[in-house]
Amino acid sequence: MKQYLDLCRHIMENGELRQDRTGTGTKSCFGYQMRIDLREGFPLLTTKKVFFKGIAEELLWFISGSTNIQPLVLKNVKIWNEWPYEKYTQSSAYQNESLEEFIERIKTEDDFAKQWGELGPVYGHQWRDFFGVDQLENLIHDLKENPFSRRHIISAWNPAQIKDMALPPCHAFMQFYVSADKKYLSCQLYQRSADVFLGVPFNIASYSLLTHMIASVCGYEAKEFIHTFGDVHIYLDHFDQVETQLAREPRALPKLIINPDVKSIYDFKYEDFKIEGYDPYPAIKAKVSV
Ligand code: THF
Repeated sequence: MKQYLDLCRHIMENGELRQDRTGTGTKSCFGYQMRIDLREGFPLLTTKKVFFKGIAEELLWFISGSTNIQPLVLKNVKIWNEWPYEKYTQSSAYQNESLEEFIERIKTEDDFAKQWGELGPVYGHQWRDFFGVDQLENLIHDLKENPFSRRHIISAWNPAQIKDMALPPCHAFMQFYVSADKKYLSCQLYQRSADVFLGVPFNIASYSLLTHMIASVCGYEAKEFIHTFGDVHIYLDHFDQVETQLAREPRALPKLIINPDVKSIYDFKYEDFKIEGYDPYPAIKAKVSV
């Protein structure tokens, strides 16, 4: 995807070197925007293999309102494992388990998972229960009943609860827009902090999938995903991986096929999505900064 590679080049050329919370260090820019036309294909990067199943399962997990990693690890999605593990290793309950042993306990011991698999009131909680408000339910209702509203918004950023979250939301605020002919649905995301190599390919695919799902249950077609960034950065230990990707020629985007029989946003399962014609370059390994 050209827009993504342009973003990588933009940061490599214009970013400033900064220290960050994780201690890794980044090259960073403030403010950037990508526009992606979802009618041209599904924006899953082809310049490395991206784990679509993990993205879809994470999104279904947000929609379910869950904030515990147990349902994710039971589906072998590992992307949230480091945060609860980090917290556990710093507690007095820690018995020198490795990350793998910790995850095994989360899988098999429900009480342990309840206590140590919790991320606090993160995305799923705020989307479905922001101080009692089901933002997702309201959004879908309003998109159908009042398409031209300028208030089609979901905020994961709840300042009163940031202190209770394992990690404050990075993709924090989204707005939807129905075209004048009521044919198309677009989505814009504001992402306050963005790990361009590891997170952004996930975030693009996740919000694009969400736009398709909401469009499908509301009777629209997905049009544009607009991705707006605050602190957009490449970690210093991802430079080689980014260069590898920049040297690859992007291929044609795959297509997303959604099961049209699903009428409620809460009823989707992974099996209701099909990615057709995905022909990526090989995956590229990188370390996630916690
Ligand atoms: N923190 C940091 N430093 N980067 C992030 O991207 C990030 N997220 C979420 C929360 N905090 C973050 C977690 N999302 C991967 C992908 C997304 C993540 C976390 C990790 C990751 O490691 N991806 C690898 C392996 C995927 C796999 O096969 O399991 C990859 O190659 O894509 C951004 O929202």
